[in-house]
Amino acid sequence: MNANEFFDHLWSDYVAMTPQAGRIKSAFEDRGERVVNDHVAFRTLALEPIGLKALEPHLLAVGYTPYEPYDFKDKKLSAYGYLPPEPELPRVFLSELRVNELSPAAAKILEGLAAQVDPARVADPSVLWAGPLWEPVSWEDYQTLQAESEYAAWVASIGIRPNHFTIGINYLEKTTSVEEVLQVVEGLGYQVNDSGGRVKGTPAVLLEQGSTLADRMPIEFAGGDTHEVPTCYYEFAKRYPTESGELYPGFVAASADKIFESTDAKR
Ligand code: OOG
Ligand code: NI
Repeated sequence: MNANEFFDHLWSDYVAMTPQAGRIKSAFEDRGERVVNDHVAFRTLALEPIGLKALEPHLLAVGYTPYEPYDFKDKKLSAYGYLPPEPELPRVFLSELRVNELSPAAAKILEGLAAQVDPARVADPSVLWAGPLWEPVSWEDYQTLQAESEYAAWVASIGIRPNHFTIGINYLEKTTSVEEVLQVVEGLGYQVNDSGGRVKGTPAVLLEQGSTLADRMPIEFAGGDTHEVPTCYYEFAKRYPTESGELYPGFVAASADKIFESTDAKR
């Protein structure tokens, strides 16, 4: 599989989970804009056999290069940024939840999910658009996880798949600031994540970002119980050049910390 085929699979899964993304992308195209992805993000659990290090080989196989690590102490997350093999392919942001820092009750629920995963399944690149690799969790366990970590509840219910795509504002010609992009998105009827402010980051940190609040969808929990939970969101990013003249290639942890909250079920 080459990187383009890989992203076609990811986009199909993402847009099915995130109907807003298809509509937002079309709206920008209808305005005459060229929509190019700045980055795509994934979430996982720091547990065998699905940790970040087990998923990373699929990115390396299609030509990605590890760039730098990020740490989120309060959210108990570790992440890595990856650079694409070609300029117009998206960067990748891959994060994992440090399950060993959670309460024994929450850790036990997550360990029970990871224990169901066949390592052979993880060795196939399609694991990155697989969704849950375990039987549905109970609604009670979902709520236990959510009380401690929104990220944990999200991974338990939604699984491993693209968490968001990101429109690269640098490629847009008419809508050139994050705030203008957010206003177009709100005009379509979608809500913006305002945690930490509508626009996260500044030109000084070389990256400005904004995002929608995740779509919500009925998901089946254990025993056929169905509940509407947050799925995935759309992000918008504008990069500024570094001293060498290249656009800043990384992520900004303080901004990412707030972008994560785009999937919070409690708002
Ligand atoms: C990732 C949040 C961070 C960024 O661009 O800083 C992020 C997530 O929600 O999984 O995407
Ligand atoms: Ni992002």
